[in-house]
Amino acid sequence: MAAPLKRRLTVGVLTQTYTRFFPSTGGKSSLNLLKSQTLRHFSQKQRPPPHSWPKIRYVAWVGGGVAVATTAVFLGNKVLRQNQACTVFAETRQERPYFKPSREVRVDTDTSGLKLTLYQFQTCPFCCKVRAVLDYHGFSYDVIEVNSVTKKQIKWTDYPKVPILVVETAGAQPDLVIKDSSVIISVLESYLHDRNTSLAKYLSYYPCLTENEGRKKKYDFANKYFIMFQETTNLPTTPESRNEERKWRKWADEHLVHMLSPNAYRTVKEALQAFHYFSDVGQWEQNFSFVERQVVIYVGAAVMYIMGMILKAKYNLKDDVRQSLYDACNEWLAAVGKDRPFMGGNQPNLADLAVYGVLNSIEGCYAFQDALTNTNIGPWYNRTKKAVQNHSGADPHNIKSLPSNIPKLSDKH
Ligand SMILES: N[C@@H](CCC(=O)N[C@@H](CS)C(=O)NCC(=O)O)C(=O)O
Repeated sequence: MAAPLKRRLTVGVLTQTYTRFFPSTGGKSSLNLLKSQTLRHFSQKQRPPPHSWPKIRYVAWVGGGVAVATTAVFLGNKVLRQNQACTVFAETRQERPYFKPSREVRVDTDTSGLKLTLYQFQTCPFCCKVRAVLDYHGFSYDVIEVNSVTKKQIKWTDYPKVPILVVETAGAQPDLVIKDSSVIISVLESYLHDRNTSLAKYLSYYPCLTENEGRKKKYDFANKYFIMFQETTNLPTTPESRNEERKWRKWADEHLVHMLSPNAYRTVKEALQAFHYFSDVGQWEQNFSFVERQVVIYVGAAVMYIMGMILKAKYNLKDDVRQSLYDACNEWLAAVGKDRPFMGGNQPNLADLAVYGVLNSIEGCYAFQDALTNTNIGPWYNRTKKAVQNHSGADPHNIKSLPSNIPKLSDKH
């Protein structure tokens, strides 16, 4: 691995781990911070008289003991640790039962040689983001629609969320299982830039981290917004544009996405309309029984209507939640500016595709129609949609000839 890449990885892992543990120290070690605050405190005050030293020492020992014990409990419960189950990036095909794909996307110009299967919910914003990138680059892939109640299609993995992308590799090699939308996107993008490094190698640059929250486990992935370039020369983008792209990809995941539920499920009527729309585009009629479908639609709409209200409070949306959605659309449009069709310039970059994907998940809902009417998001959205549907990112990546070490579909079995 090139030295700058190693450095970036280390810094990325450390920074992520660090800021989780010590979010309020502004990047300073809490030990150093404590030290500097204590020193400042003592230097500003007069030295205490000699007879108070034993007392201070006693207090320091007790205080230190309490601090160590508290830290141990804190770390025991909250430590972000490499979890073997979640870092397993290759799981055997036997462990993954066959499910008939609900949809097979085939693109004639796809010469990637990769057999991709996306486990998803059709209208999950994170899944929409992944599909936007797959379609933009012109990949062929199978879609397995996961039952959002039983999740039986993803029971073979410990990871409880979608999207999951499985890449089938040649022969007896285990399949590659890529979890988390941003990791999927970053791995594929890194690979498209330089196919001489394997997908498995790229995947190893995004270690999975888990955090115990009571009985629940929270997952995160280091470096997930970074594209891993294997060299530092001849990069297709500037450091500034890469920075901007990462910033807005994160914004799509951490801000824009929180506008969705309170807006899509704003009223009971809108929640029901949204679920009927999800049923249509997710082809639930084909994938789930009548009873399953009715349960998901009516129970789902009721639950999500309540969730929408909870999330509105949690993420501090305005009283009129539409206003928060419009603000987010306008914030994005201001960031793109008037001088370029996309944030990526003449072609969408990953930030364009992320924002598009997130909004695309509510395209058939009243909320999105209102955003089209009340903001100027329409022209940018339609431009991006066209680029995605036309597989505009397929050229020149996917027509490059493949290096010989890349398994081809025909190599399988
Ligand atoms: N950070 C993840 C988030 C994925 C996520 O939250 N997916 C939701 C659907 S939109 C999910 O699977 N929820 C099921 C659950 O949490 O049990 C990603 O980017 O892929």
